[in-house]
Amino acid sequence: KFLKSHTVGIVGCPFSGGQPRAGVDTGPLELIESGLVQDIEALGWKVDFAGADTLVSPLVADGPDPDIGKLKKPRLVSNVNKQVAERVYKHAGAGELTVTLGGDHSLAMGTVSGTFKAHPDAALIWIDAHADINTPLTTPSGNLHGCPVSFLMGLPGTSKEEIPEFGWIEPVLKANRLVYIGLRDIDEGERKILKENNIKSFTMHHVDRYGIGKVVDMALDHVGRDRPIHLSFDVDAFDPAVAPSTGTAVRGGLQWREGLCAVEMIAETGNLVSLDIMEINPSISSTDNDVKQTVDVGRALVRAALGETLL
Ligand code: B3U
Ligand code: MN
Ligand code: MN
Repeated sequence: KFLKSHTVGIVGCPFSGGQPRAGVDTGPLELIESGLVQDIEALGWKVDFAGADTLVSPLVADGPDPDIGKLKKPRLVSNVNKQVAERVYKHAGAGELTVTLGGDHSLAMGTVSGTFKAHPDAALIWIDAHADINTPLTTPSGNLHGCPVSFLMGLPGTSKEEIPEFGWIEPVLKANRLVYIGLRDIDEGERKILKENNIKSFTMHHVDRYGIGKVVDMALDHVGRDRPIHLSFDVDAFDPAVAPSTGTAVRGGLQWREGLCAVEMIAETGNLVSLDIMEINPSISSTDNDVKQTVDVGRALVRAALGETLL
């Protein structure tokens, strides 16, 4: 409905500057080398990807990068995301389905900006253990992967006047176009923001109580079933037994089929225009199989988004 061609545009973002653990920057290349492009082609989609050596770069700040308040590496994160926004917009504006491979979740500043520039009426579905809606004023850690949503909404503390370093980000996201699924680790300041802005949030409690099918139906009803969808998927939404190789695993997450079922239902609307697969960290593992299993989850999510299990 909202795509002009049966083409997937891939944006690879080997970036870890939004959080402290090394290794998450190797996620995109692991996904590509595992056969992701072939997976996509086997499902009958064309792939617009210039090759693994064209992952977004250079990933540098424009100069010295001292903290701004609590925020760590602010200019680096801003600079990288500005490039990511342009790359995503290039694909989304051409009517392709954009798939962005992270990298840490601060990258959603860029991906969502790029998608919404091409599709201003889009909705954002955020599947994550975390709400990632801290502001520069509420963040306890200063890690920007915990903050992207606040910038996209233009919450207090994120305006051009308050923090010109991020002035290129337009507040494109309205509270009623955002829905969360899978939350279970929310900071006090975030809880307040979610309540005050009436942001629809399905926590793991709701998944247990109603089942994933009902939760996704309620989520789609909330944002509206007739608009483009950007799905931002943090693999830490999964239970650590399913996706162990990630920086901030939290017990009690989605099972394999629950996560895939959610993505399948979103794909089934025919409205998905942009997908992020974030926070796969191949440097984190306690058994030999952890990395392969987590990369397999990422690949399966992409295939589910492209209709693998829909007849
Ligand atoms: N909410 C905390 C922790 C966190 C957010 N996202 C992840 N962890 N992955 C923070 O630092 O803002
Ligand atoms: Mn996240
Ligand atoms: Mn998370």
